[in-house]
Amino acid sequence: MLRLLASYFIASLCGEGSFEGTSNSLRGRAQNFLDGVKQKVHTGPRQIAGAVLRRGAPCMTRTLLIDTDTASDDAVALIMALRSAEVRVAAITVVAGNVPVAQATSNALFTAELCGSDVPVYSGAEGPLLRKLATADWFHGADGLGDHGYKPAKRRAEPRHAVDALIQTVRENPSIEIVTLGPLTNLAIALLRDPKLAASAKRCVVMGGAPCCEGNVTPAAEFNIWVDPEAARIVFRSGLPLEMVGWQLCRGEAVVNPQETKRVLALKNPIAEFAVRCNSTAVEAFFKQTGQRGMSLPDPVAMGIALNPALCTSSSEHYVEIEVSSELTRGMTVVDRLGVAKDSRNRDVWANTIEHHRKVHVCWSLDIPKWKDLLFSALA
Ligand SMILES: [Ca+2]
Repeated sequence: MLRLLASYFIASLCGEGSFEGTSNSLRGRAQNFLDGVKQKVHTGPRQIAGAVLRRGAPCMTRTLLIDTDTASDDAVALIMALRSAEVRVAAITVVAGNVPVAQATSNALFTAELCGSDVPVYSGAEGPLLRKLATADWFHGADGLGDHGYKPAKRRAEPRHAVDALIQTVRENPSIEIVTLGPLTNLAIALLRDPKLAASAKRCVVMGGAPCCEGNVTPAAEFNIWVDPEAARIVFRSGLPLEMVGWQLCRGEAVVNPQETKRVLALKNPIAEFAVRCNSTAVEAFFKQTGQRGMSLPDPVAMGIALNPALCTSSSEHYVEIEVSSELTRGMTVVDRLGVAKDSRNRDVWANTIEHHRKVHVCWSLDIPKWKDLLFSALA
């Protein structure tokens, strides 16, 4: 019964009204997923744009698509990408997460306008695939930007749905790099509708997960994965060349401390001022949560690694599964770091993953000084 309801929900979400085309195939894919039918996915060799970067070759041809639940740290990440001379942002697709999707879309448009960018912004999924949306206004403020009363941008979102735009943009840009900064709902729906997208993207950098430590929304899970774990499971099983940038990377020395925040404000320009001010609620919430003072910026860490893969100083590839059943560990990113999934005691649980799904590139450490240089130069 639950599966039938879930299938109906996804089918109605994806196939009627707001999306172009439909749907029998999507219904089939969703049902296959929910029924655990084994599906062959692309497992070819990865190509990392960073290899080009590290050789110092020109990289003006790099194209990004950013999927975001735009709140305060997303806004800073968007600034980094929109002001980068090394990439072209082909589209910003917006998803519900930190705030409802209408607010997140408004925030993305505001940030793009502040950067003088005319990048198309598309509004997308209004909530998770199967669950009720849980926002993070307790962290980012009711408007996601610290509740300072920013006026809406003059520009409106494009009329097309974000999922349609995502599919078309990836199809038209075969070497595109996708960066996800929010729950994976839009991307999961796109992959259900067109599984071949997974083989088209050059890489997909995911801000999400807590691969080695505690979560920020439950003891086990990071917010983006926890909000829509079913979507995350679809994406992690899709065959996309995923690079997972977990929440732990934006803590400790990576936090922009009060002295560094003063340095940013001393730049005395509207973008730097906005980047600090829109994070005011987040700074207080982070202090309450962790006892550490300063701006913790998970999305800008992921964007930094997207822009310059060399900022990820250690990484390895593993099978990763997403917990979708347990109330205790919902949204947990379970990483087979020691390669024990193939052991006889685990094989029954992991067999489908091992036989049919692709390993995930998990980033374990960040070049913090160079990341901060990149961040501060984007705000200058
Ligand atoms: Ca985000």
